[in-house]
Amino acid sequence: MARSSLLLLAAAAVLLLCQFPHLANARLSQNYYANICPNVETIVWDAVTAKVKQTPVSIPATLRLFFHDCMVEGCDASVMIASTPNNKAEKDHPINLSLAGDGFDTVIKAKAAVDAVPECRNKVSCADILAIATRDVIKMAGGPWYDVELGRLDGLRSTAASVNGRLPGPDSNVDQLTSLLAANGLSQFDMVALSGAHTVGLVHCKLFANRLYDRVDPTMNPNLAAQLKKLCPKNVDPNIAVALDPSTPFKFDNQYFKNLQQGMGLLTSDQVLYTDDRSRRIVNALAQNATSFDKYFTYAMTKLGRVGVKTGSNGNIRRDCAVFN
Ligand code: HEM
Ligand SMILES: *[C@@H]1O[C@H](CO)[C@@H](O)[C@H](O)[C@H]1NC(C)=O
Ligand SMILES: CC(=O)N[C@H]1CO[C@H](CO)[C@@H](O)[C@@H]1O
Repeated sequence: MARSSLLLLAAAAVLLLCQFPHLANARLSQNYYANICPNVETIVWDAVTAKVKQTPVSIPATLRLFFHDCMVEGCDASVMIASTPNNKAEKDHPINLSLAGDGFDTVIKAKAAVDAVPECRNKVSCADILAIATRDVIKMAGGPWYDVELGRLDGLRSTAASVNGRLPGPDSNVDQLTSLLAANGLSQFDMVALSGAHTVGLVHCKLFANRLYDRVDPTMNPNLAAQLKKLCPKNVDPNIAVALDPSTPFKFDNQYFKNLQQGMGLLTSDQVLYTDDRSRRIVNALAQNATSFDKYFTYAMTKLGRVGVKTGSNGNIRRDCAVFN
């Protein structure tokens, strides 16, 4: 190839990376801490095990926290930052109101365990601890194991304003879900597979009440609707929440997709994956084959974990996950 066309190619690659920063992710690796803190994964596993034993809701809380972190400014623990009088942080955006405190606490406890080991102290990022803890809670709920990629730094910014328009909502349709995840380099297939995370965890009644009252959403299974009306009467306490997967609420499996086939998705954003025939084909494939769900879910989680990774001067290792150094 002529030198000029090589140069052109290089320039095109640089342009591409500037436009799609999530593609610049070559720096993560599975053995990143091998010479820095070789037992980091065991230390985190043990701390997360203890936390989950104490408060089992830490499982869904941690999993959802990772998703919200990665979708806004990348997987850089920016979601962990506490607001100060001068800065309203990501976690104080209204959509975060429902991020369960136990997800934050899981990371803080694991970080403390890592920092208690002298050679590891202040050497492992909060972003990586969240990524490891997320992989661990999936396994603890009976889900698949995967090798987690590491080497993220913690971000230097966290604002509530940055959350606007980045996260899907309970009433999103397939076009909205697809485009929000595509903004982070995730395909429609990835989006459907990742939604399988709703096989565990809770959802507040008010987020699907619009499907129960006035007119029952025709895409909702009538038996489920009747059951939910009992659990979530009109004007119910806004703190009441029910299982996202009514069939196997504590088990990480592909039941979520089987539920959708029965009209048993709780949120509009769940059930539309089956109503819309573009995503229905994917739902059916993942419902039919549990091995295939494990494979595509872990693949998509790995891809999610590469979003907006900070390296070099774009980040650092926070001493306290909730406060910038
Ligand atoms: C694709 C679009 C998605 C939408 C619209 C969505 C929306 C929601 C909503 C509205 C809730 C209930 C919040 C509440 O009532 O407190 C929720 C819960 C949850 N979401 Fe998602 N989510 C999506 C994708 C994901 C992904 C990709 C993951 C993880 C990989 C995830 C993990 C969870 C978990 C585990 C819970 C339960 C949290 C808990 O019990 O503390 N979600 N989601
Ligand atoms: C299920 O999916 C796995 C992995 O994608 C594949 O190897 C296997 O053949 C599938 N099984 C069936 C019964 O289709
Ligand atoms: C867990 C957490 O920090 N949630 C916050 C999310 O945002 C609201 C404000 O919109 C705060 O009140 C919550 O404390």
